[in-house]
Parts: sequence; structure tokens; C-alpha cells
Amino acid sequence: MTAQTLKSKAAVAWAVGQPLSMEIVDVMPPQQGEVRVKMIATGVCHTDAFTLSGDDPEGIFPCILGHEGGGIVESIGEGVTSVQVGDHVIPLYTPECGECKFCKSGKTNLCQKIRETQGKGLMPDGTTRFSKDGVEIFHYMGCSTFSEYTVLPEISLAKVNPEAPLEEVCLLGCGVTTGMGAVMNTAKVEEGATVAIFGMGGIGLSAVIGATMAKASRIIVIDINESKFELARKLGATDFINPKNYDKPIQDVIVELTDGGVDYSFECIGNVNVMRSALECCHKGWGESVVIGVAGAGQEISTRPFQLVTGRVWKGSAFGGVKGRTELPQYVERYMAGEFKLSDFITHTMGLEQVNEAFDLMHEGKSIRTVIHF
Ligand code: NAD
Ligand code: AHE
Ligand code: ZN
Ligand code: ZN
Repeated sequence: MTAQTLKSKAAVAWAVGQPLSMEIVDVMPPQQGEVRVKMIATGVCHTDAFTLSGDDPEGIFPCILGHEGGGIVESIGEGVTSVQVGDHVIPLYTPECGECKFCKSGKTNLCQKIRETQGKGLMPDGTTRFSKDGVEIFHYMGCSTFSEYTVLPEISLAKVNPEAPLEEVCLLGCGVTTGMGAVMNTAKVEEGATVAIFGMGGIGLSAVIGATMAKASRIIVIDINESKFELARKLGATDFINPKNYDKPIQDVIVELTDGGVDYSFECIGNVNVMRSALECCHKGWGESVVIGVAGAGQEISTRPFQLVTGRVWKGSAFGGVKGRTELPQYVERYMAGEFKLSDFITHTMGLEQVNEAFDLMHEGKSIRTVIHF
């Protein structure tokens, strides 16, 4: 049977800075190469709040936010071969076409096949599948998981083990994969290394998991909210620093504590001043700092070039360097095998109607991840 337009509950961001509004929207059937997915659960990531705040140069409204989901294929468009109705899937904001220069390079996970239209809130054919009373609504990061039904390109879906609880593995759609992957793929932290991780939200705590798995000898975590340290300790962090307790630059404190600096550091906040501290707390000659946090429009990083001349390396990581279609299913398998837990991260669960509370909890520093159940 040919798929029809569906009515779907969705949290719509009508304009910058406004609370999301619960609406019944129209979701068109999937077109050529597209898939319509019934969302089962979605996490709320800081990047959703960042875009809603107006700091994202690519923010475009009205849109349906959300990019950390898990769902089930409801219908498929013409030509779709890699997934079928009933498959369990995780939406990918970093697709994997396998054909573009980036995919073929073997050097990056940043597939660019549909990046241009995705950044404009559109499907690859330049149109949107969402509307309300005839008013078009834009997609977000190619995912728009704050909707009961969403449409994605086939190349933006990872098919995962149907036994995996989507209410938990949705977190692998962004936060947990990003933090773990940055440690394991981007930095390739080795056994015995010293690590500093700035920001103990979902991303930083996942980086702690990655560093523990890599058998880092010392995992120093830094946050201005000390309530985050308890979970960090449980996940394997060894040293806890609140920069507010010091009257000198925090990089100096870390350099003193580690006989010259750490081997690896990770910025998981999106603060350009902290990015500088993260670079400068690295050891001369070899220390590497990975930027994960997303900074607002117009912001820039700076340091003395001498920091780089003397061997420190500054790099960045998107989605943990993970190729979504070929590698993400293995993260799900590793979770199923008990290598790491996801329940620790889920401090709150609620219905889509309460999504604005999820943003409040995040801004108040009271949540790690809120998971919305549909
Ligand atoms: P979060 O809000 O849950 O956590 C941020 C943490 O940083 C909080 O614990 C907060 O107390 C702490 N913090 C804030 N200011 C600080 C400061 N000056 N010094 C020390 N700690 C400070 O956010 P999250 O969901 O974990 O996301 C973290 C960042 O990562 C965001 O910028 C998000 O946009 C970005 N992100 C990037 C990627 C990627 O692929 N690169 C993926 C997901 C998220
Ligand atoms: N649109 C912003 C940048 C936002 C950004 O950096 N996004 C990360 C993922 S954050 C997930 O929570 C990312 O993967 N970026 C790579 C990409 O191609 O978007 C801007 O500054 O324009
Ligand atoms: Zn995210
Ligand atoms: Zn590609």
C-alpha cells in the first residue's frame, strides 16, 4: 500500500528563543530514497538548546529539533533497499553514503553527500516533509526527532539490533557515541595515558567511559557544577577540579598536577576560553587537545602559536569520528554485551509534551540526559 500523509504529534520551534510548541503536524510520505520513521524515544542534547538559543549560524525556523533518537521504520520510499518496514533504526545527523569523496577517503566520517540541503533544513531534493496548516516546517540536522513521525534519507539511518531498547540506545544517536568516539577514534588514547576532560554533561561523561575503556592511568575531570562529579567517579574519573576553587588559570593547575601536562584533553562544553585552557593543559611536545563542544556564531579560539610550535596538537571531532551506518551498529552490540551502561545517563524521562522542562533541567544543571518517550 502506498504511504499517505500522516498526522504527527511534534514539538515545533516556531522562532528563536521561544519555548517549543506542541502541534499536530502533517508528515508527507517518504519520497525516492527516503524513509519515514516512527520515533520511540529521543534524548535531548545541548546542541538542540544551542540552536534554539539563536547561537547556531545554521539555525532556521520554524523547525522540529531533536537529533538523538531511536525508532522503527514505518514506510519506505521508492528505491530504498537497505532498510524495510519494522526495522529498528537510529537517525544519523552525519550520514554515510559510501560514495562521496569524504566517505571514500577513509580519513573522515563527515559524509558530505547531503550536507548542503541538510544545513538548510531540507531533504536532499530541496523540499521539506513537514507542514502545519500549509505552513512549511524545516527539518533539523537531517533528523527532527522531536516528532512522532519523521522522514530521513536512507543514508541517514543506522539499522540496529531489534533486541536493543530504543529508550536507551537512542543516546548512541549523539551524546554517548560522540564522547566515547572522540577518545577512541579521534585521539586514540592509549593505555597508561593521562587525560583531562572539561565539562561533565552527557558528552564529557561518555568521554570518561572511553578513557576508562582505553585504560588511561589518570582521568582528570573539570566542571563548575560539582554535582556532576559523583557519576564521573563511578565511570572511572580519578581527579576532580572545580575551576571556581582556584585563582589562577586552570591549565596552570593541571600542568602542575601532572608533571608538565596531560597527554590528551577534551573540551565538551562549547566555551572558547575553556578550549584554550584545554589546549594549554596538554604536555609540551606531544599533548593533543580535541574540541567537541560547539561554540556560538562569531566566536573564535585563540592561543599563542608557540603552544603548537612546541608540539601540542589541536583537533576537533564530530560524532566521535564514527561512521554511522557501518560502525554505529557495533556500538549498539557493545552496549548489549554489557561493555558500558546507558541507564546511568538517563536522569529524567518524560513525554514530548514536557520537552520544555527537559531544556530547563539542562540549563539548571540538574540533568545529564532527559529521554523523551513517545
Ligand atoms: P551539557 O550542558 O549537558 O554539559 C555541559 C557541562 O559543562 C555541564 O556539566 C556544565 O556544568 C559544564 N560547564 C559549563 N561551563 C563550564 C565551564 N566554564 N567550566 C567547566 N565546566 C563547565 O552539554 P552536552 O550535551 O554534554 O554537550 C556538551 C557540548 O558538546 C555542547 O557544546 C554540545 O553542543 C556539544 N556536542 C558536540 C558534538 C560533536 O559531535 N562535536 C556532539 C554532541 C554535543
Ligand atoms: N551548525 C553549527 C555547527 C553545529 C555542529 O558543530 N554540529 C556538530 C554536531 S553537534 C551534535 O550535538 C557536527 O557534527 N558538525 C559537523 C557538521 O557538518 O555539522 C555551525 O556552526 O554552523
Ligand atoms: Zn547532539
Ligand atoms: Zn558520503
